[in-house]
Amino acid sequence: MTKKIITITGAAGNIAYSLIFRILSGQIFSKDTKIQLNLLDISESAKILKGVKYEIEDCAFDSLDSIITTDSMEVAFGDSDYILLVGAKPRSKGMQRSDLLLDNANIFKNQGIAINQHCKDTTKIIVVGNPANTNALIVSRHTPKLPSENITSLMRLDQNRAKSIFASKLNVPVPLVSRLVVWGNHSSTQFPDINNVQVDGLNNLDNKYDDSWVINDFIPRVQNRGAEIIDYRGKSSAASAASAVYDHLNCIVNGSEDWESMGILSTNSYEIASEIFYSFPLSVNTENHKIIEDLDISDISHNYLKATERELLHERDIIKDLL
Ligand code: NAX
Repeated sequence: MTKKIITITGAAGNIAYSLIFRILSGQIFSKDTKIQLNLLDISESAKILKGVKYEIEDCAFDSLDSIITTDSMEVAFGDSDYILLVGAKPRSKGMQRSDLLLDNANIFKNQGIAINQHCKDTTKIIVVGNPANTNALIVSRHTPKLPSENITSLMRLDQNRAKSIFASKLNVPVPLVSRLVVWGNHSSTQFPDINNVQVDGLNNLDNKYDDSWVINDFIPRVQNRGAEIIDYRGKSSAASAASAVYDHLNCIVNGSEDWESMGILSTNSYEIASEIFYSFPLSVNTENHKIIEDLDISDISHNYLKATERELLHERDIIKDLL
């Protein structure tokens, strides 16, 4: 039997309430792997966290080794294999992302410092709490012990949304759609890119949609899907976000045959400024990830890439004192 320790922050929150159960009932790890869950939330949420723990126990999962609930970062992060940084103040109806930035930046700075003190140098971190890309930058600056490749931010929800909307337009099953990636920030400036998309391995799809649909319908729909969900639910995406975190973790653990979108530390590929967390098209294997290089970027695509880069540089400016 092997054991993996998975830390989830914001464990009393909405995303965690789906995510925990997906991980424990899922198939990311082999059957002989048992999971120790370290669930972190603030002390005010201790009672809720206790209820969540009882519910996890009531599922009698085969995959569960043990559960630790805590408000101590030292306890939560110590020896963890995977740290899922979900906890943050969520964006509510009408709230701008910029309002969230400084509120959350301090949380991620302190968590980065604690992770660096207590984690192993093989620990992998997925940043979910918004603004996820910029929070990932903050974490990476405060975890010098970890290779920056070990830190990624969640873009899989955007990729899943884009794939689903695209598949629906073409009236094909979602799993047939590949090489659809999302560049940039997890925000309304992101660029869902279907220039290389394949359906069932084929990429000659020109007669299935036109440029006007892509520019006026598809791209804005994906960009604003989060706001659309908030509009309907009154709360931000939770179950779909949890599902995307599951998918992202699965890619990191098991690799992927498709191109994947993840926020990573930019090192100037595609002339995107370095030192921001930017989502690129990646090939991901069980060891690491690599940017898919040498894609043709049209003038239109270039404008989208630069717009979302500008937003990330602006976010970085706002929190620069915390880096
Ligand atoms: P909830 O408000 O339901 O839960 C957040 C939890 O975090 C709460 O239990 C809160 O007590 C806890 N928390 C706050 N500060 C903490 C700290 N310092 N340490 C540990 N826990 C802390 O939000 P939820 O709906 O679960 O969303 C969590 C985060 O995910 C939000 O920032 C949200 O904006 C973000 N999202 C990111 C997405 C992405 O694709 N990157 C998509 C979904 C979601 O919007």
